[in-house]
Amino acid sequence: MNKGDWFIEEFQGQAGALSFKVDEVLFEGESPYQKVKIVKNSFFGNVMLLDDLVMVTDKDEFFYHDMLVHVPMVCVDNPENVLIIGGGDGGSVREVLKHQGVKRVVLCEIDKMVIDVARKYFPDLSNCLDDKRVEVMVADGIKYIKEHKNEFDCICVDSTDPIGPAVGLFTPEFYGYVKDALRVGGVMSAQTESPSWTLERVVGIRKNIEAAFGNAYLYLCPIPCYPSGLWSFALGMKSDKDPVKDFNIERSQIVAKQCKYYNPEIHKAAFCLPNFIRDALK
Ligand code: AG3
Repeated sequence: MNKGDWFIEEFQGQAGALSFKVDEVLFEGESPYQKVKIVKNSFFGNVMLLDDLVMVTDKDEFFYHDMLVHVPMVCVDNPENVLIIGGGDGGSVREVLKHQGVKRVVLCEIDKMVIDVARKYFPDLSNCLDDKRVEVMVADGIKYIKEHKNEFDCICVDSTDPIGPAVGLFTPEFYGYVKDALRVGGVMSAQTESPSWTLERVVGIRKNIEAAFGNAYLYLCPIPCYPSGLWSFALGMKSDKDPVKDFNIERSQIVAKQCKYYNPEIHKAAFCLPNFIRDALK
């Protein structure tokens, strides 16, 4: 990739694409897991690409991190111990630390190169990794989760797409281990892909979460720099709580003061699903 090129993330084979001009190539490397690139664009700022798919941009990372983290965090009583699987850029950890009462955040990222480039090119995301409440582990999330039981109040699965190194983070077996690693009353959130472009994927992932948790909910958020701009997330609840009726509004209001996207109204609205998704989930 060179300065002046157009980066293209293709959708559905080659049916369409998300594209932006590469104003500068800041880093290109290959880890044991994936191709890692950081490029600069005058509008999006620094952009992280893993295997040529957009992961994070300076400009709109807040949509994703707000929704992956705050929605589950306010559905748990007193979250103190939190695990992030993936998310080596640090964005999810930063959001968890906005919640008063958090005592420990474990970041379990398989690819050290992602953490290293985030520290260099995304300081606003990664600075929080030096907080004394944070434990950074370079480890396989699947292995890690099997060794931990009844330990976490909230687990956020901040993964790449279900192709390549992250495939194992979308299976019913994996979600079963996540449930076991949560204490009773705990909540898991996961990024679950684009409903407008890959609806079958979303439905499949949601089904796997439900198979493990019994109590599962899909919710939505626009993410301008991801394919189609519409993205989904899901919660797996280790309780019979309803994330719309039973979330902690007070804590939601408090954390919203520090957020660019999330607030209590967005929290509720995110669970409203359009008919094409409702129908697909039937
Ligand atoms: N996680 C990646 C979400 C999936 C993006 N997919 C794509 N562009 N095809 C982002 C990690 C942020 N902490």
